Amino acid sequence: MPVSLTLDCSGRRLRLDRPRIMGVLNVTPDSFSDGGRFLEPEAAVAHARAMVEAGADIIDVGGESTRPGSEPVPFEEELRRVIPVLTALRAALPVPLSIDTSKPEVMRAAVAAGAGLINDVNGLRAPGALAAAADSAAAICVMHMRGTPRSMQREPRYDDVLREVCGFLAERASALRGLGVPADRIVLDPGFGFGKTLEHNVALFRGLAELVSLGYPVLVGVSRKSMLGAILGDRPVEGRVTASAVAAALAAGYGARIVRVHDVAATADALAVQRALGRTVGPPTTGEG
Ligand code: 7PJ
Repeated sequence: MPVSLTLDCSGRRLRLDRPRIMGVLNVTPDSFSDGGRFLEPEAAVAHARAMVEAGADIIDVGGESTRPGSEPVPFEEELRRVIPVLTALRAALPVPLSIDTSKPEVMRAAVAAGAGLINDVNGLRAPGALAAAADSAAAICVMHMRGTPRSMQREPRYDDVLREVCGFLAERASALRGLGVPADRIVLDPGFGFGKTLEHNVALFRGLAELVSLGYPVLVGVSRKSMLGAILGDRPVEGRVTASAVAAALAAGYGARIVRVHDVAATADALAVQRALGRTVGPPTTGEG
């Protein structure tokens, strides 16, 4: 099935004719790489503006840490963190905004505050999440996670990780389509690091073309993640910028249409070089938009 060339974010069309950059904006006190830095709307807007100037096409706002072992926060607290930031970003910036949440209450409020993309690391498995996402006009990124952030890294096992992740994501996409969501609002993400060992992550990354072949745009998030730290011999988070940019370019080479990253300028350079010198992917595209 051909991938749509545009993503419909509440009526606003994001072109996917080349790989797009989603910049991460954590409004949490405890995220692993930048926790606590952007809790105030002013600081959040300044950081998001810098990311847009460096080449970000989407800003992803998250109010609940999903790092391994983290505890969930009540939806009221998540709303207190993200809604003022989304409201301020919407007034300040021209790019589509994404809400990184698994809670239907937060999805609805965030969309009302201007989010054009719902990014759910839990794959819309919370009660009411599928309906909340489908009822909106927002684009929806469905990610695969084994277990919960609290438990996911306790000995994850798969018979065939690529087949299981593709199967799960295909089923979620079908569920959305069954609720009337068109293909050009759906994005799939294998969920690097969410209930996966290094070996699983490597198999998924090398198998990205198979996920791409399901016919939906694929999002890849490996920025600063421990899989890159492990590849570099236990490199700490601050030393993973180059690895993250290279991985983003490799993902684009396998056909990913969106990369979710912290270091936007380095990613933009890496994608520009990939585009100029890398293999041309596609076009399995419909040419819409
Ligand atoms: C991802 C995400 C990812 C999507 C996080 C981190 C952990 N959303 N949210 N994909 N990761 N769609 O940034 O390292 O991989 S939070």
